[in-house]
Amino acid sequence: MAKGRSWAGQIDQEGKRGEMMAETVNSRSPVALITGITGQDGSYLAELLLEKGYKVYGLVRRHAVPYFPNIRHLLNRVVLVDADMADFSSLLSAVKACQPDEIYHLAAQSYVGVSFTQPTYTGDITGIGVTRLLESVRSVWPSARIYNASSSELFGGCLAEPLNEEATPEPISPYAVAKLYGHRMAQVYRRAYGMFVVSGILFNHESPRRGPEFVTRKISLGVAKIALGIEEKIRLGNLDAMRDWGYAPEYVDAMWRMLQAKEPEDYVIATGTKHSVREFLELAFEHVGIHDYSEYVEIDTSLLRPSDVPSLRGDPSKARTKLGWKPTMHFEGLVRNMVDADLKLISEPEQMVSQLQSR
Ligand code: NDP
Ligand code: GDR
Repeated sequence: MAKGRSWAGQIDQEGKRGEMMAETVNSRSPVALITGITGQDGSYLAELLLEKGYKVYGLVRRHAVPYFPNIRHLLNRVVLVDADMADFSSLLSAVKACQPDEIYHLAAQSYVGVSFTQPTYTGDITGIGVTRLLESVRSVWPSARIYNASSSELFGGCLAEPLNEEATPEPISPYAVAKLYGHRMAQVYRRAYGMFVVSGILFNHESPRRGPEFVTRKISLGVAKIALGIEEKIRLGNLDAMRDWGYAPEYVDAMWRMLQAKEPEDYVIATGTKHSVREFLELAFEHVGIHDYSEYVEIDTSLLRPSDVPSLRGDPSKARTKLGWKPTMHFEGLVRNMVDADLKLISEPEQMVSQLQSR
C-alpha cells in the first residue's frame, strides 16, 4: 500500500478539484479512518467520503448491545475497527492496521452537561484521548493528515461576537477545558513534529441524527411525540441560551475541505447567525400547528448547568475565503427538517422509538 497521500490542492465550491486529482494522480482509493463514526457527524462524514471514493474505516468501542442506528445503512460499505479512546494500544493497532491517508478524530464524550457530573472521564476521553491518537499516529503512520474536532465551547466565557480563529479561549465547562487541551495538543504536534494536523472550531450543528439528549433533538422529538399524542410535556432547562446552529451534513464537508488544503490551519465553522433555545422551541411547535407552547413545556431546574454558555455566534469568513465553504441551510429550515424527520420516525412502528428517550 502506498504511504501517505499523493494528492491535494485548492478546491472549488463543490470540492471538485480534489476529486479530479484523486482520479488522475492516484489510482488507488484514498483511505480514511473516522473515530466516532457512530455519532452524528461520523455518519454523515462516512457517507460523504464513500461518495468521494474513499475506503472508509470506522473506529468503534465495545458495546454490550451493539446498535448503530446512524450507520446501519452503511455497515456493508465501511470497515469497523475495534478501539477505545481510553486505550492507547488499541488506537496504535487501529492506525497501524488502516494506514490511513486521512484521520478524522470525532470521538468524544461530547455532552457538555454530563461533563459536570463526569469531569475526569470527560478529561480522559475528550482531552487526553486526542494525545493518545496523535501519539499513535506519530509512532506508526505520521504521514496521515489529521482532523481534530475542536469546539466553539472553547469560547464559552467570551463576550465579544462574532468569534473567529483569533478569539482568546475562555472555557467554562469541564468539556470545554478538555477540548481546549486537545486543540492545543493538535497545534503542538503540528509545530513540533511537522505533522498535518488541523482543528475545526465548529459551532453547534444539528440534524435528525443528533443524539436525543442535545436540546434541538430533544425538542424535535418531544414536539413530534406531543403532536402525535404520545407525550404531554417536554422538560427543559435554560431557554435563554443562544447558539449558532448549522446543519451537520454541511459541516462535515468543511472537515474534508480542511484536510485538502495546502497548509494545516485551524478554522471556525459557523453560520454567523444565532437564535435562542426559546426560538427553536416556538418554531418547532408552530410547525405542528401549536401556537402557544407554554402548556407543553416545563422548566426543570435540575437541567440547568452549574455554568452555562449564554451565547455563541461564529465568524466563518476564513473558511469561506480559504476553503470555499459556506452554509446554506437556514435556521427555520433546520427546525422544520428535524421535526418532520421525527414525526416520520415516530409514525413508523418498526422504528425503535424506545431507544430514543431523552434524559
Ligand atoms: P456524538 O456524541 O454524536 O458522537 C460521539 C462519538 O464518539 C460516538 O461515535 C461515540 O461512540 C464516540 N465515542 C465516545 N466515547 C468513545 C470512546 N471512549 N472510544 C471511542 N469512541 C467513543 O458527537 P457529534 O457527532 O455531534 O460530534 C463529533 C465531534 O465533534 C465530537 O468530538 C464533539 O465533541 C465535537 N463537536 C460537535 C459539535 C456539534 O454541534 N455536534 C460542535 C463542536 C464540536 P458511541 O456510539 O459508542 O457512543
Ligand atoms: P451545547 O449543546 O451544550 O451547546 O453543546 P446542547 O444542545 O446540549 O445545549 C445547548 C443549550 O441549550 C440549553 N438547554 C438544554 N440543553 C440540553 N441538552 N437539554 C435541555 O433540556 C436543555 N434546556 C436548555 C443548554 O443549557 C445549552 O445552553 C453542543 C455539543 O454538541 C458539544 O459537543 C459541542 O462542542 C457544542 O455544541 C458546540
